Amino acid sequence: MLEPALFAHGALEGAQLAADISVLEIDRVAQNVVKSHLETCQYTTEELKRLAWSLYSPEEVRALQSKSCEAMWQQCSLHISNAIQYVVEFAKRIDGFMELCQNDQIILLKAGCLEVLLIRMIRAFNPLNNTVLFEGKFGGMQMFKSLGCDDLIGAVFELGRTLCRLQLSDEELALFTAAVLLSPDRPWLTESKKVQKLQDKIYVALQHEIQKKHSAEDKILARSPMTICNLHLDKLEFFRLLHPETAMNFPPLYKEVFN
Ligand code: MHQ
Repeated sequence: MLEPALFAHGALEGAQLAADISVLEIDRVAQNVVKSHLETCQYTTEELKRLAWSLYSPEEVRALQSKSCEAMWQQCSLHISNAIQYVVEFAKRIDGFMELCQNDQIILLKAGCLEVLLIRMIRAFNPLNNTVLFEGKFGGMQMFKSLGCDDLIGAVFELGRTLCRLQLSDEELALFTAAVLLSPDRPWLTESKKVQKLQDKIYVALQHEIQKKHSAEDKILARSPMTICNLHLDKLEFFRLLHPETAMNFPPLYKEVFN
């Protein structure tokens, strides 16, 4: 079944690809991936919003900084492996992943899990004050000083800031991370064609999701004339207070419309 309208915008590179995938299938892919993401993302958006207010105090940061390098690495690796388990669960719930041979499943997870974790980090990252969620509270990169990897931590935080600027929705994040996991160019894959097919569908779904977002943005923009009208009335009111004579001599039509 074909649905040309969806692809009429030329947003999609391969026309053949579009012709191979029906809208129903895209919706099914998107729903499955988004559901899998929401079920395995560790923290709900509401939880994260609430937590964003709890920051580490300077004393608490100092306590973390004075830990030994070994203890801090131990602690961080524990949280990372815990978070990776959620990424593994995410992968398993993506339709088609479990149908790949076990060899390829392992290759994809080994190559992609940290990438996905770092992309997922934006949900737990606050770009306003450059902090990340760590053990229930938000803190800056100084927290990780005792690791002795300032360059790595600096790069992680910079990635957080950069990705946050994209303002990805959970739907986009879900599809983006699924596409990263299902990268057909990972070395040593035995069925990379199969992986490619799965990733293609996810990209089409992501494209579709991005189009939805843009048309929603257009609607928001379409509301802005109203905002301008109200702003004009505010300014006019203020002007009238300052210069009542001039305002009295405004053209009749202008006065009639805006009085
Ligand atoms: C996840 C939740 C989550 C859990 C753990 C490599 C090393 C020794 C240190 C968070 C890196 C230090 C990680 C714990 C630091 C950058 C690591 C330590 C999204 C990701 C997130 C928030 C991890 C982000 C990276 C953290 C803070 O759902």
